[in-house]
Amino acid sequence: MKVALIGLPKTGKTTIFNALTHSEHSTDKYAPPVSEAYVGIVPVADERVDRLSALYQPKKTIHATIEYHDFPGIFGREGDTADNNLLSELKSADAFLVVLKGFADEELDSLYAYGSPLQQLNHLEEEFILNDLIVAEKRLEKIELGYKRGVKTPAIQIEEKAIKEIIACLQDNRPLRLLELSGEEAKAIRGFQFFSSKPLLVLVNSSEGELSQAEAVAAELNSQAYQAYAIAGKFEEELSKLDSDEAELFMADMGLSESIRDRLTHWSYQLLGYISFFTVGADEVRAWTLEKGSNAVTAAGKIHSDLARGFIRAECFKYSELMEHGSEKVLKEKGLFRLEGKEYIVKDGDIISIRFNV
Ligand SMILES: Nc1nc2c(ncn2[C@@H]2O[C@H](COP(=O)(O)OP(=O)(O)OP(=O)(O)O)[C@@H](O)[C@H]2O)c(=O)[nH]1
Ligand SMILES: [Mg+2]
Repeated sequence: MKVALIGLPKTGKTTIFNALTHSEHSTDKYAPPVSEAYVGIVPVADERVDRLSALYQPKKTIHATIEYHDFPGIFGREGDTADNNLLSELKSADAFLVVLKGFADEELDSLYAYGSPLQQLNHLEEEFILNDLIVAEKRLEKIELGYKRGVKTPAIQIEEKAIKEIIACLQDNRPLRLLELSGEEAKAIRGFQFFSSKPLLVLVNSSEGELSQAEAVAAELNSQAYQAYAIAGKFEEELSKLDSDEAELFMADMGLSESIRDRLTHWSYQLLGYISFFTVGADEVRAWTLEKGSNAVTAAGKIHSDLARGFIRAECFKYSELMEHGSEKVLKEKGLFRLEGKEYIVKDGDIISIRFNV
């Protein structure tokens, strides 16, 4: 899973990224924007993996991971355009983690016209919509030009229909994440990776003392169908530098029961509707991330494309039943060891072994 931290300049993205990834990148208020995104890979804490590892004693234990990409501020001032390489890297993210400036800072406020957190979010949405509209209109022109030259395949007609719906949605000032396309239309335009189609996780970044105001803002955004949370970025960055006992004391003071890493992991899985399944054995115990509702072949493809291509069946049992009965042998005796076909919808906590033939 790839999550991009974005927002207007100096809203605290790198501060939060440092807290998440335990890194120490500069958060100088006066530094110009960096030219490349910072990348950090964070393991997904899951005690099920640890318990499976204790049971199977594998040579390797591999947790799922989330890749965070911390981008420099974008769309900060009228007419600012971000670098094209950065924009295309941004488009490859599965979700955007939008950081809004909820803390007070007169110097920054005089440099950038932030407005309220809600105004910042609206500004970003406008920029997403504008950028997407340019791409969609260009594509429509190309399709129409193709028609004049006699290129009119059924596939292009599906794409044309999708692009027209997209343009209408954007002209209506609505982000594409609110547009429902048919399965084949969605497939036809997937390659464009429109900004406004990305799922958004919104963080209202404030100082510890201002957290209750930030919470009120987050609640307001939640009522507008955003998934938003209040966060004290600088405080979290300081916490991440402490050893865990010390950090726990400070967290308890703030009423936090989990690290920012773990909170963001839950929020991202929830936002994207992801689940985890596991593979186990003497060599490796491993967690995999999958979109909820995916079938066994899709799950197989996560492990290796050969497994999807040559899929025969999935041997499958539940983590909870394994823990209850203690071994695969007992599960087999009790008939809890299942054989599933291609169309089986994988559930969170399934332990899977793919039989395949290529
Ligand atoms: N008071 C307060 N200041 C913060 C908070 N988070 C970040 N800052 C300050 O805001 C300034 C910018 O922080 P960064 O984390 O570098 O912001 P950024 O969004 O990564 O900046 P760019 O990448 O340049 O857009 C620094 O001076 C931080 O100390 C916060 O929660 N409270
Ligand atoms: Mg930064």
